[in-house]
Amino acid sequence: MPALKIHSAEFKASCGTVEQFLKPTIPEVAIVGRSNVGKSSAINCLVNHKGLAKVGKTPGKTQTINFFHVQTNGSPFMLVDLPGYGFAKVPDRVQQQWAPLIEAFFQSRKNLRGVIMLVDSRRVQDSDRDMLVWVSQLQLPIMLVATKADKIPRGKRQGAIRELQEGLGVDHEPTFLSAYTGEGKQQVLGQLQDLLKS
Ligand SMILES: Nc1nc2c(ncn2[C@@H]2O[C@H](COP(=O)(O)OP(=O)(O)OP(=O)(O)O)[C@@H](O)[C@H]2O)c(=O)[nH]1
Ligand SMILES: [Mg+2]
Repeated sequence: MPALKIHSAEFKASCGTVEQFLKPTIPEVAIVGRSNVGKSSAINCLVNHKGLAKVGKTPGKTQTINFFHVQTNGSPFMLVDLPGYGFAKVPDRVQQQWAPLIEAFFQSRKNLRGVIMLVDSRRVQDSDRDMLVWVSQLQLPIMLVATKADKIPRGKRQGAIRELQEGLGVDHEPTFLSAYTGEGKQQVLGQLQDLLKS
């Protein structure tokens, strides 16, 4: 099978309530991660479309569930950008709206093929570990990606990998991705192709 190539991506919907969710018609992959970890930037990088998902200087930029329809050299799929978790400055009342929305999303998407979980390659927090535990119980494939790889020099990679594994309590190595340099993009696309096949 030829390597996955992304031809184009199109914004489809921004949903703040369950009623607004699109009908599941094609395979879907969701992106989760802490606020500001680089979810929206990762989407833009993977689909070669700067400015498609809105990127924020301050955490909490994405507050709704956003659906992006992606055309490939194979079948199309839906990439779903979720609001970030674990950002203290977002008022509790807003966080409390998110949790049920995200839960409802995972419970209702029958075409969901997997979850891309992003963690900051420089530091794992308790909220990441909690999220990973929560996502694991969904029984879906999880792809672990360490973002902002451009911040970790090559010489410090092994140490960073160990810290990430310890912090998350996992054995497998995350894939390092930089939305700025494109490092790791082909690997992530390769893993995405595997998720979509399953
Ligand atoms: N150095 C570096 N910075 C990055 C990278 N990816 C994203 N950033 C920066 O990190 C910040 C947050 O990026 P977003 O893509 O908005 O992160 P997000 O996870 O979507 O954030 P929320 O929507 O708030 O949950 C922005 O200032 C980005 O420019 C990267 O690969 N390297
Ligand atoms: Mg975002």
